[in-house]
Amino acid sequence: MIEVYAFATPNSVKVTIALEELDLAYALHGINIRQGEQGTTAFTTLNPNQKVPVLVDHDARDEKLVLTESAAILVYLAEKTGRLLPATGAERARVFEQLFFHASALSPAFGQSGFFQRFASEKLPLAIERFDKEAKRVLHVLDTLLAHRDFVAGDHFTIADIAHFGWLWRRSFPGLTLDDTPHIARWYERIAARPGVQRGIARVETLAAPN
Ligand SMILES: N[C@@H](CCC(=O)N[C@@H](CS)C(=O)NCC(=O)O)C(=O)O
Repeated sequence: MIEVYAFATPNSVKVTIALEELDLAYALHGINIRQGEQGTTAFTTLNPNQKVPVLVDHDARDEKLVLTESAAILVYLAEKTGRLLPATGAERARVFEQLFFHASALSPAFGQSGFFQRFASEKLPLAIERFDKEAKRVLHVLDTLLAHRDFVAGDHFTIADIAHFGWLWRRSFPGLTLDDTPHIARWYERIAARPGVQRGIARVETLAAPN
């Protein structure tokens, strides 16, 4: 049995999309991060970093597995099923290249840009400008890449597409559009049309209204 602790957030939706795409059953538990539920003792025991998503796999090979970090969860689920991640070679390396680019560049840029525009108690023009510029820069990096590829890591849909899709689904949080990135727009429509992706979004949307 798999349990997921999540909220209607960009990092959470990656996990429900992967589980739906991989046809894995799971129980979904809402952690309302707007009301501070990530700071409870029970949740901190699961994730000392106090962030969603968290995956608990009671059927892991050796023992119950509690796993945090959305990219690590995507890799775990792909390896558990042998799908959405090539087993070896350059194709596998390309997927990791995009997962690391996502986790180190796109995700933090989008997250910080949204935070300084919407949630910061003080308006800090330097921070707003810095992260807005960086978010737009990485968006254009991805657009250039998708001019030559059907999917972010090559010719096939992989967990790297799921990772990028999670934050692009919530692009309104950092105030971004796809108007100037036609290759991402084409890719986004294609990914959003997948039934597994739609089911994954529908599951997290039951947890709370978007920001
Ligand atoms: N690197 C982490 C980031 C997780 C993350 O930032 N989660 C956000 C929601 S998308 C969260 O739980 N925020 C609550 C907080 O920061 O207090 C991942 O990819 O899973």
